[in-house]
Amino acid sequence: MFHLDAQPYAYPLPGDRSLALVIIDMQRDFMEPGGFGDALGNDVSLLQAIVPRLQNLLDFFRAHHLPVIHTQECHQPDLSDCPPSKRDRGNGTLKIGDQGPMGRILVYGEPGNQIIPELAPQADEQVITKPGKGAFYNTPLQAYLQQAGITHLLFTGVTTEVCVQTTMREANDRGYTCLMVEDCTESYFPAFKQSTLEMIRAQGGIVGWTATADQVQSGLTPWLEALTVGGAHAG
Ligand code: C5J
Repeated sequence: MFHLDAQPYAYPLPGDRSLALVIIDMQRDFMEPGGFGDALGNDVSLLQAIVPRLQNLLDFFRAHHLPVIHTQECHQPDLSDCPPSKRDRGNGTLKIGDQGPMGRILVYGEPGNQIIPELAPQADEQVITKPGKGAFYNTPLQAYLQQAGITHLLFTGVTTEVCVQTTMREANDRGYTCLMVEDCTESYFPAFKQSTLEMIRAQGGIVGWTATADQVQSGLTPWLEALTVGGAHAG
């Protein structure tokens, strides 16, 4: 069995190509001035640092024909899938559904809802739109994973302690073998990111594993070579 270097101990890789990269909510609403993150008073520039590393990891997955899943947090234009408790939260300058400089905040199809161009999904990649923080709530994500036979998930994106961690916990409870890529996730609050990573790997990896993007790529390379030699499908 192949493993990759990780914390709190080596992350076990599957015996076939049933491993996917999950990129959570890398959308303009959270990444750029004028979006939802900004309206809540956050310094959105803090999130930019992960973009080149995440782009690099995405390129690696694409080059090896491994599955990639993107998510977008958004609501229907009539906000029928946005509970008032969510819309009213936060005392932001703009609420969900309000008109902002990038269109209506967190509404499907608006310019602010687009994934940033550096990470734009390709036609063969899954894009899951989600009304909640977790990507399993009220979405076809689990059905897709089951149909595709995916058992191992590597989590990236924003923000670490909100949508990324929530989705990873949902996945962990559903039996997926989960790892968060430390330098491909970011928070508006560096201390929250650090705490999240520590929480995940505490108690013997109670929610899963963490590793850097370099550790991930170094670990996946021999695994992919072995699968190719062993005749596993090329994807
Ligand atoms: C937030 C997210 N922070 N994608 N959403 O509201 O983490």
